[in-house]
Amino acid sequence: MVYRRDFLRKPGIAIIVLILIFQIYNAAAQSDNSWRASTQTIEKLSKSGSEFNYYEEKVPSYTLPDVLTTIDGRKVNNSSLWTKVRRPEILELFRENVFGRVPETPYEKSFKVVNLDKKAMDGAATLKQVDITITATGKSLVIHLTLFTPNKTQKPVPAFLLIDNRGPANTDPSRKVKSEFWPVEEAIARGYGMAVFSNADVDPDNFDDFKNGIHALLDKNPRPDDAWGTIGAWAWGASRCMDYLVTDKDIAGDKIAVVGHSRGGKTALWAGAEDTRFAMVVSNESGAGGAALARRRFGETVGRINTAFPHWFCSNYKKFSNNEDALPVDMHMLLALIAPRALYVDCASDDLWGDPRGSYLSLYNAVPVFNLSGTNSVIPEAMPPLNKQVMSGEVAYHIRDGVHNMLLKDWSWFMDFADVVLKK
Ligand code: GTR
Repeated sequence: MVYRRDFLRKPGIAIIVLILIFQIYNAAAQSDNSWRASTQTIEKLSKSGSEFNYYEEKVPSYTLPDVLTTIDGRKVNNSSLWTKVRRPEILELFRENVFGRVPETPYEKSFKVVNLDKKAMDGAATLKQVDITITATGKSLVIHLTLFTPNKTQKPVPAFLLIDNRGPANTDPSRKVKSEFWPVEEAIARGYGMAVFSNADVDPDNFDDFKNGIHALLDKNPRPDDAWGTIGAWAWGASRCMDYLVTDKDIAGDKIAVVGHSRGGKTALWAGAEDTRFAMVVSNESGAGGAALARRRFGETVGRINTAFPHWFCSNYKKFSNNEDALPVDMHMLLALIAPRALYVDCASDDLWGDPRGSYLSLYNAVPVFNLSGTNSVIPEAMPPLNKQVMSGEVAYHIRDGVHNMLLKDWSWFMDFADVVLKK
């Protein structure tokens, strides 16, 4: 002991010891290359929206509802109990409390190919533009579906259906204007069909007390507190596009992925939950009300989304504004509703508003449900490094560098996953 104290008292040796400790600490930090938000981004966002939390250490402690225990207390340890009891229970909880219910008003539906070009994209693809007309209560509404299928590949092909929330400039059927948001040329080259519709065709994205869009045709008044909101309507629109796609001989109807960005990502998840014909769901930076766990209250919160977008969810969801722990579900249960089909969740490193860690943890907590049906998905609790895709069984995740957007880089990873899960 005496010897050690004397030893450390010598200033030169003490400095060397300190440097060594620092180097060991640094090496340990570097070997753990799991993604962490940059301090600069946290500080910048905290300054611009000080009422929202971007600090991991300020996330409140929370307990997630158990995705694998039924309401009457049974442990779900096989896929039959999941499919027959627990999945329908969770679906109902989301209808009742979050996205709302589709009204039962009867409607008629018809498809009309209004444009066919077998030599689109310099002969690489066939273009079809299809009007999906919905008629009810003396009114009608048209969803304009655009579909490209590759000419060189053997048909029928797997396909992606994008719920476009960014406007037609991203989805130009003439391909004069190209956008990474919907990279048709790259998808066609990889043997995928690419379909898209605009969410605004189904319901314009503004709060008008549900007078326009599909609400004007199908809603019963007065609207109950669990009536569908705009996201529910968009998801329903994705299913009407699916109704057409399963009739198209160029498309493999059992290999269709629904894709959405941000509000479109929330919609893709709900579409996949409600409509099990979608073989794969891609949630791109869906954030609050999408993949991100509500109870973490990191970035956008339930309260904020209900105030800024009062039309997105059902009225009941407002009960959980600043009251997240009372929610009978959390978003890992929404992701679990996609099981045993394929699910891709991705985030962007600067998009802390959408809580990348909360989205990853949501997926991590949904994985046991994917494993009930025998496919073996294993993902670590720690997040992957930046720009490193994690793909296991029926689930995949990546966090891309940069801002809130959906880019070719993201799509390339979606297609790498689809190459495995849709082309088998
Ligand atoms: C934001 C909203 C997010 C997300 C995003 C988007 O304003 O707070 O929940 O949906 O819009 O759709 O781009």
